[in-house]
Amino acid sequence: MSLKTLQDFPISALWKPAHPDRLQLYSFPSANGVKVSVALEELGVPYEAHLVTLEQAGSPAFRSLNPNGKIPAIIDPNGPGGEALALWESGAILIYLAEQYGGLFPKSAVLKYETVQWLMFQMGGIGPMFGQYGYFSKFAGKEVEDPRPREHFRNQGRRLMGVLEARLKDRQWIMGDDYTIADIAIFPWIRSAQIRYGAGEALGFEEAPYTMVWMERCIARPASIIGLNMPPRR
Ligand SMILES: N[C@@H](CCC(=O)N[C@@H](CS)C(=O)NCC(=O)O)C(=O)O
Repeated sequence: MSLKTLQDFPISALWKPAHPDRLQLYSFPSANGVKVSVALEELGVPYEAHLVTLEQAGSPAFRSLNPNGKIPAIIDPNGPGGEALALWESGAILIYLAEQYGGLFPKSAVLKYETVQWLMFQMGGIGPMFGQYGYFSKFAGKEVEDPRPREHFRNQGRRLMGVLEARLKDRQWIMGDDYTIADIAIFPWIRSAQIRYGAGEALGFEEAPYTMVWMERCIARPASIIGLNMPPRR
């Protein structure tokens, strides 16, 4: 059986690669999308970024790559064993990139699993809770008169901020001296909650000074400056 290549994925005929030898990123510069571009910039992996709007993400064409109809997704033509690998879910992509391209994980196996734990804290906690709070406070859900969903997600968001603040009180990065995929998963969500949802006050950012300083430290990294705007909005 022959190895899969980029051309075997129908998506490559729709979002055509100019550089088929490079990793293909299908994304939008949202909190989940920029995790991958920031990681690719940190690791120095050559990649080609295709802009997929959130509407396009739900289309049948895009669902041929990600049946869940969301960005980000990648196809790495140089995947394990030289075979093209398609992947979606930003947490899975971050783990893959760190392992395949050798970086953004601490050296010790124990600390590697601890990094994955904080990555999952974002994927299962901060992302969904902040996202739902944004929905009920700023987007379509703000018309809902019942205050309970808004209060519930705000309280959960504030609680998670407390957990993060305690972790960052005496650390430069989530994993101490090592800048990892845990930082890259979490900081775009704090940034989005502040600038996109205007939810800093509601989510207790004023009571989280260590988290705010850490976020600025993450944003100021050269890889973040590029990755946070990748792919550029049209
Ligand atoms: N758990 C997924 C979430 C991805 C996600 O929610 N992506 C949003 C953009 S940040 C999206 O594509 N939304 C389009 C839609 O829901 O229609 C991941 O981390 O990759």
